[in-house]
Amino acid sequence: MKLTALLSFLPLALIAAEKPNIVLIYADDLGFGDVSCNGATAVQTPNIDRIAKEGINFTAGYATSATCTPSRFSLLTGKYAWRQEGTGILPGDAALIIDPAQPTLPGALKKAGYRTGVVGKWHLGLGGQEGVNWNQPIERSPNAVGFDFSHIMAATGDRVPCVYVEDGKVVNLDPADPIEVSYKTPFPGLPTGVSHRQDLKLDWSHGHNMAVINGIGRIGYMKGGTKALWKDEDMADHFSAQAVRFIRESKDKPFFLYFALHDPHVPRVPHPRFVGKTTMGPRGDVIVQADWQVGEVLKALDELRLAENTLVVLTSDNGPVIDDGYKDEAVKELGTHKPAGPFRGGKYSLYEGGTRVPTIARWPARVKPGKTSAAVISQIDFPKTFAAIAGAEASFPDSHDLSAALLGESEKGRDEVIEHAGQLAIRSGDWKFIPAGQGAKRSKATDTELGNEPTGQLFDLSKDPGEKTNVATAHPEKVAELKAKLEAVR
Ligand code: NG6
Ligand code: CA
Repeated sequence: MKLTALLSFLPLALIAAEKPNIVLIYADDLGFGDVSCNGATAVQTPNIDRIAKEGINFTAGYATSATCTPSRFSLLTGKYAWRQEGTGILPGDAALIIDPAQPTLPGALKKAGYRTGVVGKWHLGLGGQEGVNWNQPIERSPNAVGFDFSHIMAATGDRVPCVYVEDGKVVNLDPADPIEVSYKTPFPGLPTGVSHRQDLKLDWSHGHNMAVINGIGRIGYMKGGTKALWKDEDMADHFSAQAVRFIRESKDKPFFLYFALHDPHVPRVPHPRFVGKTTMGPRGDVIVQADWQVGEVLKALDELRLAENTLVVLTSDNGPVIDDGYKDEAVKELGTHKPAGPFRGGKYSLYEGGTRVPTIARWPARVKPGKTSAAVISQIDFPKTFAAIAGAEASFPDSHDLSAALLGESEKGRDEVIEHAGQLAIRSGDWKFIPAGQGAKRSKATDTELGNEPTGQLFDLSKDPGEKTNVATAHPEKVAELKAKLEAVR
């Protein structure tokens, strides 16, 4: 019998035994309602919508935390960040917080024969406890925790150092102009966002008044490295070119690309060709820019004829925020747009808006197109799930194999999901419980409802997805049950 004839008798699963490529596109601060396939109308995201149309769109996909560093830590290690000290939002000169000896998602895939790469925002620290010397090769980089290739920014767009780092080396560094970074003291003689506020091209609203790089105030001070500095306007082009480069260079092997977009995080500085693409000012425009980057990846997969056997997952590290520290018109121009969709709160919040994020997957060889799924899935499960899909042997402390749910073969996801924003909350079935919290109810700076109340809050998400009515007093037995479940995970 000819091979092709034989193949036609085999179940799809076996044909796909050729390991799929995996592309994880991780937006930064993109809210559930920020994409047109989840109902946005003030911004159009045709490329993200295409993933949904050709794949599966989840209505209950969760980031592990409501801020970046802990979500990314959990995503790559399958271990809840809150189990480890020092996994909050990191400064740009922090040491690597993933122990190179601990199992990681890229490490597991690499062992299974994948070429692994990360492009974009890292924010998990670099170097050891002695601090990073930016003028030398950095040994503890993503390449120490399972990535064959890395082309990253160390922390965030609003934190120094504002340079790209490839495989542990600052790109375009002139040895005659070495880089110095400090999160404590300014460098004498250099402008700051306070001393030169009137010259800034983007003013700050809170924080972001230390070093001035590319006319924008940042968190932290830096000196030198002039030739290596990024230009915010070009960052989306820069990173998408690197993502496409990685895909091209890996096309003959199964590969895993973790493409961590900067958009729509602050500072929101779109390339001129995206300026004015929405009526929402820069925040809307950089969502269009994020979508364009997704399109660049999809186009490369099409051109290389890799799309059929590539699992593409698009999601976000935490929910949306409007004013995150720059006067970029996001509040003024928001209009009726609902960045968190139907959910309450946003980035930094224990309410659903903090962690319930766009979660969309496409794998033409395996996933039926055009599906919507209400299965509860969390990014904590990506390591085990991706490993299972790749046929990799791996175990992670908190990660479950949810491949059946991710691939749309089952509506059954997690029974419980843990949400984290300073403290923990739990969703079990359709019940959501937030324990009593002493913290502020609302962040004055970002105007976000944080989820803290002096007494416990219970919501029935099936009737009340917007968490408007606290039914804790009416259901003491549910409160006790969820409290106990939360304690058991802790
Ligand atoms: C906050 C920053 C905010 C953002 C956030 C991290 C100030 C006042 N605010 O501390 O702008 O950078 O950290 O965002 O500095 S995250 O998406 O990387 O978690
Ligand atoms: Ca983020």
